[in-house]
Amino acid sequence: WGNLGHQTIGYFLAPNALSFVQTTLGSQYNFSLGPAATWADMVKSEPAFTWSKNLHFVDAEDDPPSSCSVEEIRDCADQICVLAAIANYTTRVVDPTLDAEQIQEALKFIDHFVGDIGQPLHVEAVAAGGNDIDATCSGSKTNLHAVHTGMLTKNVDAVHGGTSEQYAADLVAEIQTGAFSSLTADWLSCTSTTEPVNNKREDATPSIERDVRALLATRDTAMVTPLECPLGWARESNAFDCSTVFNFEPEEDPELCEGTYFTNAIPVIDLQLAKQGFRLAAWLNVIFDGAP
Ligand code: DCM
Ligand code: DCM
Ligand code: DCM
Ligand code: ZN
Repeated sequence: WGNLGHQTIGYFLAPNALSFVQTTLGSQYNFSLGPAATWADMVKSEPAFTWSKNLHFVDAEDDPPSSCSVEEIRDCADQICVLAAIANYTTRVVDPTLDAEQIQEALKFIDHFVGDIGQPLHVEAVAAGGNDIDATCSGSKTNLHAVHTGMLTKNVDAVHGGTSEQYAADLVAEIQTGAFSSLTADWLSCTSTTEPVNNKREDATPSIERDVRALLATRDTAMVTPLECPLGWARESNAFDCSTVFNFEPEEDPELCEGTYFTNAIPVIDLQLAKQGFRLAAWLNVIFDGAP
């Protein structure tokens, strides 16, 4: 959902993860994940990175708003989707055979895709993630996909000082001491709204740790996909396609950035961005510090 969304993720890093991030990104990205998160969207239109375009989403072949679901085999059979991309770049970010540029690319992709997978329309096939559905945002004719970036921008302007930095700080405060603080353990478990993907869940290890360890132990993404957490995250996002995103009267070009639709969407957008930022940090913390 545009630059604003991605720049809000990337707090809560443990010491080794933080150090890796700073060293890998360097001054070009102000040593931080926020500025680096937009790189993947910028390059996908360049010929050299056309291959990465379809890694930003998974086209869930479900039927919102009546039926929502994500299935790895059904929706990502060719492994060219955000689920497989997160696994691929997780192995690449610690691959000793890759050079510094490739490692930085892997980190920038993880940074970006853990955000994208939290966007309900990046986990939906209908109308190419809503891009082909006409809608209006604050009087401007656009599409349902862009409406979600428009709503986020409008809300950040209205109540977060209009900057991604302030918005991120406000979400972090919600996580640390506010309404989200009681949810973070659940966010790490990856299980809040999902069915078990495999039969490995007798132990109490948080799923993020189990996923990352399994992946890095085998260094073979094909062996361990579907990863439990990215699929669980995708299912959480996709569920919002049924509860809020596709929940409007199919009139011609409806105004969605005002009224009930907007009011219902904003808490979901805030939740998803806070959650995925927190999960991104946990993911990197397990890779580089051994625990979330
Ligand atoms: N985008 C935009 N204006 C919008 C919505 C999106 O310029 N109203 C751009 C910003 C992102 C890209 O499209 O770089 C992908 O958006 P998203 O991540 O929201 O799908
Ligand atoms: N690439 C990737 N993931 C892989 C293999 C390759 O993202 N598992 C990317 C990295 C390079 C491009 O594809 O930008 C070409 O890689 P190579 O030269 O290794 O084929
Ligand atoms: N997108 C999506 N699902 C699709 C196609 C596109 O989520 N099936 C996303 C990718 C971009 C945005 O929508 O962030 C705009 O797509 P495009 O640049 O292909 O118009
Ligand atoms: Zn993207």
